Formats: sequence, structure tokens, C-alpha cells
Amino acid sequence: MRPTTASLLKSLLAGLALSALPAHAETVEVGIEKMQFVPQRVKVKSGDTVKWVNREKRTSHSVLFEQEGLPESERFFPGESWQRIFDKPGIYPYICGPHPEMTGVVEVAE
Ligand SMILES: [Cu+2]
Repeated sequence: MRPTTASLLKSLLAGLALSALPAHAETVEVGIEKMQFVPQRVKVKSGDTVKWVNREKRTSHSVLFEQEGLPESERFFPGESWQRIFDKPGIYPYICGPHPEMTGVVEVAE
């Protein structure tokens, strides 16, 4: 079947709408295993999401950006995750609430 003018116009408009969007944001995963954030330091781009995944057998953890004065994430258990979107470039150090010896850094580029 030949495409109609309307359907051609529709796909053209869809293409334009897509190209007007900002670059595709990504989700970067940080694992939590053996009482460590892995990798300990991640580099992402502005607009990206960082997702922490608890890969322990029993231990629950949290993510706490103490220096920003943000509330601690919920404790998440093995198999659970927590995520945050980073909109602004900068260096974001964090710890685990119940285990402050666990530290990590999110580096957000432009
Ligand atoms: Cu912890």
C-alpha cells in the first residue's frame, strides 16, 4: 500500500519532535555488594539517572547525600534499588546511612 500524504506528514512531524528532544538521558547502575558501592566513583552526564542496586545477600543499605543536606533514601534490601536524577553538573559525594564507612561519588558532567 502506498503511504498517504497524511501518513507521510505524520512521520515527518514525529521525526521533528524527536530531534527537538535533548540528547537521550541514560541510567547508570551502581551495585552495592560486600559493603561497597561498585564502582565507587561514577561519571554521568547532566540529566542522567544513577540507580543503586542492592546485590547483597542480607544487608539493607541507603544512599545519603549528607553534604547537600538531603534526606536519606529509604533503606533498600537485596534485590531492591533506589535512583536519583542528576540535573546539574558537579561532584556529589555520598555515604550509606547505616554504614557511613561506605562512600561513593557521582561526578556529573555538562
Ligand atoms: Cu550500607
